[in-house]
Amino acid sequence: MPRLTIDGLAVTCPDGTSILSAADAAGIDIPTLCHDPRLRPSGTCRLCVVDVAGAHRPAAACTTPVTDAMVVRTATPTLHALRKTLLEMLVGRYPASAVSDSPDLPFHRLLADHTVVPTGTAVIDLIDHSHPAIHVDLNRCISCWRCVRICDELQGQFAWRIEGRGIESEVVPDSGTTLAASSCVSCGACVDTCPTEALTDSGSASEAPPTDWTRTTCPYCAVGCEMSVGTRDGRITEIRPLVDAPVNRGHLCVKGRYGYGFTHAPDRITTPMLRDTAGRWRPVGWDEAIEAAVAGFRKVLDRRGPAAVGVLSSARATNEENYLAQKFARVALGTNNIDCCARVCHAPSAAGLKSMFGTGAATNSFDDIEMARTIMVCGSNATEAHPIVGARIKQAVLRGAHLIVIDPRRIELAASADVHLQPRPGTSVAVLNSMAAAILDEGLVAADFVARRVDQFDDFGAFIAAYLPERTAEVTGLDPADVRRAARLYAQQGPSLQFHGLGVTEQVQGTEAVMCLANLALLTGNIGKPGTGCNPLRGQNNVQGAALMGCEPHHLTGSVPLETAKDHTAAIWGAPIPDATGLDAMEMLDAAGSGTLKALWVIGWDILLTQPQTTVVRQALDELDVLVVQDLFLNETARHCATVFLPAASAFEKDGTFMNSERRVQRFRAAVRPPGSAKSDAEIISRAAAACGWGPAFSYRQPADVWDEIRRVWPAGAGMTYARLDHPGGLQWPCPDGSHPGTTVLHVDAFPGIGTRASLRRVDYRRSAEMSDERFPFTLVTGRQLYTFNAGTMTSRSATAALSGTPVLDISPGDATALGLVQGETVRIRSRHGTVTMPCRLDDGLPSATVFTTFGCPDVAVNALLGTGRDPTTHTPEYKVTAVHLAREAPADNELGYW
Ligand SMILES: Nc1nc2c(c(=O)[nH]1)N[C@H]1C(S)=C(S)[C@@H](COP(=O)(O)OP(=O)(O)OC[C@H]3O[C@@H](n4cnc5c(=O)[nH]c(N)nc54)[C@H](O)[C@@H]3O)O[C@H]1N2
Ligand SMILES: Nc1nc2c(c(=O)[nH]1)N[C@H]1C(S)=C(S)[C@@H](COP(=O)(O)OP(=O)(O)OC[C@H]3O[C@@H](n4cnc5c(=O)[nH]c(N)nc54)[C@H](O)[C@@H]3O)O[C@H]1N2
Ligand code: SF4
Ligand code: SF4
Ligand SMILES: [Mo]
Repeated sequence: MPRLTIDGLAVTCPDGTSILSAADAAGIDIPTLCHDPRLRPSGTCRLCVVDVAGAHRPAAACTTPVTDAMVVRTATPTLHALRKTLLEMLVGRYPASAVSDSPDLPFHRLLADHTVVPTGTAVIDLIDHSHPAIHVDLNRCISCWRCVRICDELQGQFAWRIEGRGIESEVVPDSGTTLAASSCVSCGACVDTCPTEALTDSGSASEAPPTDWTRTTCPYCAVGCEMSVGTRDGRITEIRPLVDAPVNRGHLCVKGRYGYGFTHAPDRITTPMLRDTAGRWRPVGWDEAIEAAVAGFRKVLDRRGPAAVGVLSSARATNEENYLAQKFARVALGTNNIDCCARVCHAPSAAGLKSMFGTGAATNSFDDIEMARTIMVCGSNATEAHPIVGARIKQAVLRGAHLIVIDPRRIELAASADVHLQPRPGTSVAVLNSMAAAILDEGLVAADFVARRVDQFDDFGAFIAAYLPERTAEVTGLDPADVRRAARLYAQQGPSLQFHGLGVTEQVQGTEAVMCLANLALLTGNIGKPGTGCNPLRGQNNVQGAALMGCEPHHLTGSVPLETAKDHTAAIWGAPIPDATGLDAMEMLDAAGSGTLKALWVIGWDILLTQPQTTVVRQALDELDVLVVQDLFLNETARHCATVFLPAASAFEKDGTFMNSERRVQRFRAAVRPPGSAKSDAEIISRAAAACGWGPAFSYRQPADVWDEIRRVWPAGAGMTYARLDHPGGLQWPCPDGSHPGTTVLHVDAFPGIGTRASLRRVDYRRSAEMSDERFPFTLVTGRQLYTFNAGTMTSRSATAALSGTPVLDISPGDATALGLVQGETVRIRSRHGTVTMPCRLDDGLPSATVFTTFGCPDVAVNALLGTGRDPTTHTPEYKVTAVHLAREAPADNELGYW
């Protein structure tokens, strides 16, 4: 390790460290403008010049590595004069008003320290107001190019470019015109790095700077980015990414960065409400609301018993709250009718991975992205649904990793892929089997690994030959040569990492398709090692946690079967746990429809809007005697069907923990107080339990007390105390004791509960009942877009709303022409189950006969189109495949909407 002297101070640091980093570590501040720890050093601004003894000229500290015995001086009169000259050049056109407006900006202080006074005047042409979230004022640009570099090096969007040369050069959006017209995805990274306020958040421009900052975790998706929430006068005024967060490393996506406005939305419900017989809502106090809810449940329990009541818990709420929700269902209501949103989402991933490998969760971590030589993304639109993971994948590809994308649509990642397979929707088992068949056919099996860790190889070999790519082409629609190329990359260019999404799971063969993915990992030895594995990209911030905490009818905390964990858990609870088999969410709604379930408590889940078969769900909910909705807003379920509404605190208003997609438990911390009398879900559930006579079993002083009980019932989480979780990145389970560092890679030596060897599974492809036919010749795929999140209650009330647009049906230009449709024209979409209308948008990335739309806009009940298909193992609905008929809608009778 080199030892050097900086300003007389002895410093030792690792080889390859720059002088700038060495000085920083020693607490010596060297001025710089173009440096950002998230970026490769560029040496553009030259402000970090230092004297190195023996060198002829000053050196740029950011690009000069330290050497042994180096003697560095950072602050001599000559360097000061040099920096002053550089600063004078940078501010040639810089507006004087900028400095007087915000004298405390570090850049402005630097100018003052060097007695540099800008005298420019702002030119209106250099201001771009076009983007809803980002304000551009290039009068203040000092050509450090940090925006350009961060957009390239962190986000991978390349939305800024440098035009012109030397002193004349300037940054321009890739549109050549405005930022709004560019390929920008509004991640805010360029704003975050800009040292001069040339780029600022439009939202925070009108606000005074925050007075407090709170470290927390993003409330949206299961990537689990850590963020710093800026507040002033009890309101959130801005959000910044955290550089020390292992998941997002100083980056956020548009939802994390700009999706907080909902917190202070004027239509947040801030007091409990009861609905009278005329259907009008009446605000009431908490005691009355809880008593009404509990009385309603008690009446149903007395008359029909615990099979007639149920609880649906929220994958948006904390681990502690979900743990309490299932304890409430089991103890206070005496029912195992408890479930969460994982049911409609990644339950097949949990079931498939558990049956193959013994643990129903991602085998590896996001850090494996940078260790993999090949990444395979199957049925996951990561750049829109998990943008930080998407960005990390794009960067890995830029550094040389191979990428395989399997998706019927040409999603953004397809542009970076070595191979893009565009199968017919609903044929995953045939596609993945054909890759396995090609691997065997071409002798690409990892023989050593299979010999040590894999069973059933011979039987599998005999079975899989029927799925050779040439034989499945008719079903999958894929060119066999492309399938073979993908198989070769995955098998030969390891370590190979898989990510999969709902394109795999929300299918009638969801669980089985996950098993087929696991087969590929086993055949090629891509499991139990860094840079490999089978990794579902989970959905909501805490969907992994909600299910793991026990919000599933057949599992208690830790995903342990009810029978196995019952006695242990009941002993800790000091309360009995019912034996009767519980219903899952799909079965509860079926039971409501058939009149056997009469009371439902729904926490943070807009079932009416997001479950399939809207009309059927509506009828079922109308049959209930009691429907309690506990939410931030009067969502569609509450608006149309609830009898009691309980206002919940949002994730920015409470403490607790979340579990991301890679089994990482991180802290959530309140940044503001809940509005009005809204309460945390934990508090509401505890009050309800007390009203049911179970007060002592639910008397916790704080979320940490609940967590400590969770650690007692769940051995794999026992080592994760709040004190340990307080560190950046929290911990990844299994973490069985207080000195365990957590687990990044599963199955290194063995498969839990299975042994050292896992078995290949022979899965046959089955055709979905929703495959297109002559009457319904198109396949409708539903899924996500970047700017709206699921039911949209939060994104539609934040700065993100202005970016999202209204729902459209994406259709290939050829199909549009055949139907006589032009861009923007209204199309009538009819399935075997319902009809809706919406404008169309031409998308040349879609194959013929496949159309796509999003869901979650209350004005267009897309889910009324969906069918009854379910994965038989988990009952996860077939959201991804619906046969539809399309017709151009005459403008006169165009009705948008459904309700
Ligand atoms: N911006 C945003 N982010 C989100 C969400 C959101 O609503 N908005 N929701 C969150 C939630 S709850 C979840 S679960 C995740 C979901 O994240 P993803 O799983 O990425 O979500 P989807 O867009 O529903 O589906 C992914 C892809 O599956 C493809 N697909 C459809 N059928 C098939 C098929 O048969 N085979 C293959 N290989 N692919 C197919 C679709 O074309 C689509 O691109 O996102 C989370 N993140
Ligand atoms: N057509 C189609 N439909 C789909 C899908 C699809 O791909 N296609 N995907 C399905 C999938 S994967 C999912 S996960 C579901 C998602 O469907 P939902 O779970 O309904 O959607 P979310 O928007 O995540 O949030 C649900 C509710 O939680 C509330 N909420 C947020 N935070 C909190 C909190 O802290 N406490 C409480 N009490 N409430 C809170 C929000 O206001 C919102 O009303 O949609 C499913 N529906
Ligand atoms: S907001 Fe993000 S995507 Fe848009 S220009 Fe800035 S860095 Fe690039
Ligand atoms: S990637 Fe997910 S967790 Fe990260 S900022 Fe975006 S929505 Fe939040
Ligand atoms: Mo989801």
